[in-house]
Amino acid sequence: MRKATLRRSCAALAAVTSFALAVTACGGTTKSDVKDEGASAAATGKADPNAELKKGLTVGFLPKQVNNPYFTSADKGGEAALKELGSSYKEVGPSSATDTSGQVSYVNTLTQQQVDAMAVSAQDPGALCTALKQAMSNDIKVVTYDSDTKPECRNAFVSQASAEDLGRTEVQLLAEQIGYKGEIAILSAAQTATNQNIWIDFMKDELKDPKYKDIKLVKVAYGNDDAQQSFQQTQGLLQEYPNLKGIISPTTVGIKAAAQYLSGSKYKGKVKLTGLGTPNDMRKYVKNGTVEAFELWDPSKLGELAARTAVALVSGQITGQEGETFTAGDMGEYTIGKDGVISLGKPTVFNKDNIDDFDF
Ligand code: RAM
Repeated sequence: MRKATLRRSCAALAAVTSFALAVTACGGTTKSDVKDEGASAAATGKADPNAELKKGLTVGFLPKQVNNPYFTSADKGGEAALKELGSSYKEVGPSSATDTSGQVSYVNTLTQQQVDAMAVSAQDPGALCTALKQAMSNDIKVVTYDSDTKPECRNAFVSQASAEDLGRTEVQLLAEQIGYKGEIAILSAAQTATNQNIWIDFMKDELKDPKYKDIKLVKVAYGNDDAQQSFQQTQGLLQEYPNLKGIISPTTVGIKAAAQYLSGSKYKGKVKLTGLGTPNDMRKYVKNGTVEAFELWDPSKLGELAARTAVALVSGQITGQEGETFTAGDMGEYTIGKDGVISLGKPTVFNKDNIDDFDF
């Protein structure tokens, strides 16, 4: 009750004074307020797995990019879970995947609005840190999902799958398709994207295995999760490397644009393409022979797990420490791993035999 009153006066303070001042003033009072009441496990830093899940919370989703169908699907999963849990959802975010300062402003807006938690897919590992730390010092739980920041700048990271598995399996998929021989390229998202960069590091490491000795990675290109730029980058790769045998695109926007380009060119079926795409985007390219196999997880499940993690954190069931467990509704039990990482599970490989079984 006291906290609710305090939040309202904080909002009023933020409206009339400079934001930083309001956040600092309100932050200090809010924290000591919680301590006074000797209240929640979360506040004392100790998880209580039996704590009741709180209702009436507000969780803000801040994806890398709002008009990207992958995030629309992920955030809808978050919205549905919050509704079921009796809490509210809101989504804010930039329309470009290379607008890190825009993302910082959105973090600050959510902090100013005193949401209970935020779920953020970071465009850049470091750029959001100061703003996210300020949110946490204002008693807001911070979950990253899809693309992480530094561990000290959030409470937990909900990861789509093991980064290592994703990086290595994409190389394995392509290598098989090109008969372990020839030049390959990577078409990534933004140059700063935490998730893509980790996957690419594992791809490079996988390529060190002697079984790939006849494969040469000639270039990493960046399409910035923009359809047009990704299309042009694919075209550019083939102009620059006419002997290119394959492309890995670890982004749903990139792989779709690359498939579109290849499908309408003389390279269709000859230059192989794999990576991370949604079955709905890629179905027609699998059916017309442009793409053999690619992979992904279910984005709506990722969003759902991010929402359930946020509510479990606010409720004090977990604090983000390694070894803590919680039940994510029908999704079952999850255990927090090293550095506060919670992994959704294994990705699915899609090809012509199973693609019609999926609708996302
Ligand atoms: C794009 C984004 C997102 C990534 C997927 C695979 O939609 O870059 O961060 O996880 O692709």
